[in-house]
Amino acid sequence: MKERLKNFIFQSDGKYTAELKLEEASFGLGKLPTRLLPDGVSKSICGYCSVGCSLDIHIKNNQAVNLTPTRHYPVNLGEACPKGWEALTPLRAMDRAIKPLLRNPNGQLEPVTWARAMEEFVNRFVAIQHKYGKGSVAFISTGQFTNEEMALLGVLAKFGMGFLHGDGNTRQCMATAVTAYKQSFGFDAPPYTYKDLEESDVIVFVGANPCIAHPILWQRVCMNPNHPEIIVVDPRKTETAMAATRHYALNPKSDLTLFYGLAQILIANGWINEKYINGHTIGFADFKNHVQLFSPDLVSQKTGLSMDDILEFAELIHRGKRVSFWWTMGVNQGYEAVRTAQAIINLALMTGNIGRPGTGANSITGQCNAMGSRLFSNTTNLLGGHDFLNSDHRKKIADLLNIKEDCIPRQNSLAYDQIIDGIIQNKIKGLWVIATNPLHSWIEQKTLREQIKNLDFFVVQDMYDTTETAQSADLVFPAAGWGEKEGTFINSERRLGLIKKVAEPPGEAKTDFEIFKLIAYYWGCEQLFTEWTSPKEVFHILKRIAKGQPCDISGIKDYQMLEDRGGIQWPFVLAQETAEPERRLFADGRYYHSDGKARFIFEEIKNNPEPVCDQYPFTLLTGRGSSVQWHTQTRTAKSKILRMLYPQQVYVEINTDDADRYKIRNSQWVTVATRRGRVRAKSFVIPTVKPGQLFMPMHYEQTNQLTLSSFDPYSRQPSYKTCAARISIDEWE
Ligand SMILES: Nc1nc2c(c(=O)[nH]1)N[C@H]1C(S)=C(S)[C@@H](COP(=O)(O)OP(=O)(O)OC[C@H]3O[C@@H](n4cnc5c(=O)[nH]c(N)nc54)[C@H](O)[C@@H]3O)O[C@H]1N2
Ligand SMILES: Nc1nc2c(c(=O)[nH]1)N[C@H]1C(S)=C(S)[C@@H](COP(=O)(O)OP(=O)(O)OC[C@H]3O[C@@H](n4cnc5c(=O)[nH]c(N)nc54)[C@H](O)[C@@H]3O)O[C@H]1N2
Ligand code: SF4
Ligand SMILES: [Mo]
Repeated sequence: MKERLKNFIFQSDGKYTAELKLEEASFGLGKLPTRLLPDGVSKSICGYCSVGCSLDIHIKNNQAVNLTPTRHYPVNLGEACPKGWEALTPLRAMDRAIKPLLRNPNGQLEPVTWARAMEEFVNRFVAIQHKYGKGSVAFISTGQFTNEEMALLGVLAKFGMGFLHGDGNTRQCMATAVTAYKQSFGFDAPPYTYKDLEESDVIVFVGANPCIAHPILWQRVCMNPNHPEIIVVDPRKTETAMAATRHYALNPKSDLTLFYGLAQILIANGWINEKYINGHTIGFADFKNHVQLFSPDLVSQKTGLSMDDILEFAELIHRGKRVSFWWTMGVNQGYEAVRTAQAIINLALMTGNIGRPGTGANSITGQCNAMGSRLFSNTTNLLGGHDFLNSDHRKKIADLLNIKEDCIPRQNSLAYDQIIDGIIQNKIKGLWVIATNPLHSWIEQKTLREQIKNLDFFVVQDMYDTTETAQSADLVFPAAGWGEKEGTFINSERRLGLIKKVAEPPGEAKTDFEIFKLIAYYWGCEQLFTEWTSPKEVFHILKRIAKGQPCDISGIKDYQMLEDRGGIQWPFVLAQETAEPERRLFADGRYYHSDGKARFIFEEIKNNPEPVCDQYPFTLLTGRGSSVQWHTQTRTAKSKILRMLYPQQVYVEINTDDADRYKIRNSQWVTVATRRGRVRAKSFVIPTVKPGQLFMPMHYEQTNQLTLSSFDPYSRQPSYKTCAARISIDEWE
């Protein structure tokens, strides 16, 4: 090990050299050398949400001094939300992780050298694998770093270190859309371009609150010149619902019934596009049979919407010439989520609202590079949308990477929740968590916290060593963040964009890319990565991997081309080099199944796993609280400006009538309890939540102490959006 240490450092071209002395090596080990940043403006894609706005970072004297939204970028056209404007601030936070930390025998985390950290990492993971088998270790990664880093991690862990299991926080977020698209279209392919929001005459948002969660997309809606009907399907009267032309406040998790009911009305009235159905789909006759029973009367009972509302909704879809359907977490996070997403897809297919401007069955993604993790993380599918179970695919990837085919697992990874279950069953003994904060964000958090204690070895790689998850780790790797590295992201509309290095990581923090390369070296599998010298080089590997797939990007020459074109949407093969800056899929009505046809997929309605009852009479909803808070707040809470724009204490929204009934005043401490536990929160009395419902933002740690571990059976995405709860005046007072 020591010998290796002596000989290791990155050169600016990413290659290793053997010139360092031991002392120097153990200090700046494996860190790319400081680069001088030229004065001027450097464009970079925002590192928060999946809208993928471009920001102009202003550089002076080798420092990023300011930023402004890029004016001529097709996504944001000169706009940014407050998180984007404040994107540089979290880099300078006082609690940045600056040294590797190792838990000492007294149970405290103490700083160690990178060399010591690497030794510990390799020795302990190897020992666990030796004792319990290869499958006894797992990683959980993210939708929040670059494609190049995702691919490097995926190849390192699965082909280099022999991990069988690795998943990401994208399971919490996008797994439902992925599964729904794969089954319905034959590939995970959100079909739209943002311009569709400007070209629709009817825009339907289901379980999506873009005014808060995707603010710049909402700006695009506001640019629509057609005075569109904007329909919001959400139990709460959200900011988006207030700005819409119609709001259907259905009962939580009654969406599937509603969409089957709408399909029934459309069919009964002949408001369908038979030519499209016959030419481009399979399974309509069975679907028609299935929805027959969903009469407006029944749908009204189940959804709580009036029959008039339901008929009006169907009529609006029928009257629209260009209807687009957009869904987010209100759909994806549910116990019958995949079928709900597919019910939306079915509506688009049966009315022929797909493949034309202003149409589509469109899932909006969450994190800046969730779309990249769907293609390149090597977790749920083999690199580039390939299949671990398919021997041709394994051979193809092995050949492309110039590695042995038997390095590639012949099985799918366990899903996130199965990895967590594996800990309690003593099957998973080592866990490596990268760029996600599960001890705050995972469902039924208390159980996870207990299970983590059962691990033999727990490693966290994060920008901050103060996160709930890092604080529980045995070993913490200090990571560079957005702004301190380069690479590519893919946004919701399949657009690849470039992020730039505009600041030095603090202390000994390294980019995730560097950390993975360092691990490869210490593990002794660096021969797999001779070509993986820098993100730029890895981008060419990704192009090779994706060639011939629906997500083909082989027409993108290099990073410079991405920059010059204002990002490029996949697919982009050579023939399309002169293509429009905004492109949608399925204009030719051909889907990715081998027969070229989309599928109608449907199923019986399921029972809510935890309905309300006398003891827990409220439905607890959770989600985003404000446009200035990001998830577990590790980044956004570092900005004084953003902090001023949202409540510091955890709060629960309760309807005005319920508050009266329970004698709860506004801004009073209350207790919210579920079968998992109870928390204190400030009451926020507000008519936008319906009677019988409560809403808590996910940004506060307490929220997931209450949620119920339940999952969609196909996507294994957690059902964060509903469980039974009670509320009372503070039981602790
Ligand atoms: N400011 C900010 N923006 C973000 C994020 C953030 O943390 N902060 N996170 C990003 C990420 S990763 C994601 S995934 C997206 C999420 O973006 P969204 O999905 O738009 O946000 P959520 O608030 O989680 O959920 C949307 C809505 O679903 C509704 N809902 C709950 N139950 C149901 C139901 O049964 N049916 C229907 N139809 N609706 C229901 C909720 O009331 C909520 O208003 O936001 C991204 N953007
Ligand atoms: N109750 C409830 N819970 C939810 C949801 C909900 O609606 N309701 N939504 C779910 C959804 S959709 C999501 S996406 C998840 C999000 O949950 P998380 O992924 O846990 O949330 P983040 O706060 O974004 O965590 C990202 C972590 O990565 C670190 N980080 C940022 N950039 C980098 C980097 O470049 N490198 C490294 N190594 N670290 C970095 C940050 O400091 C932070 O600790 O939460 C889920 N949880
Ligand atoms: S909308 Fe999303 S991508 Fe755009 S500035 Fe805000 S957080 Fe960044
Ligand atoms: Mo998400």
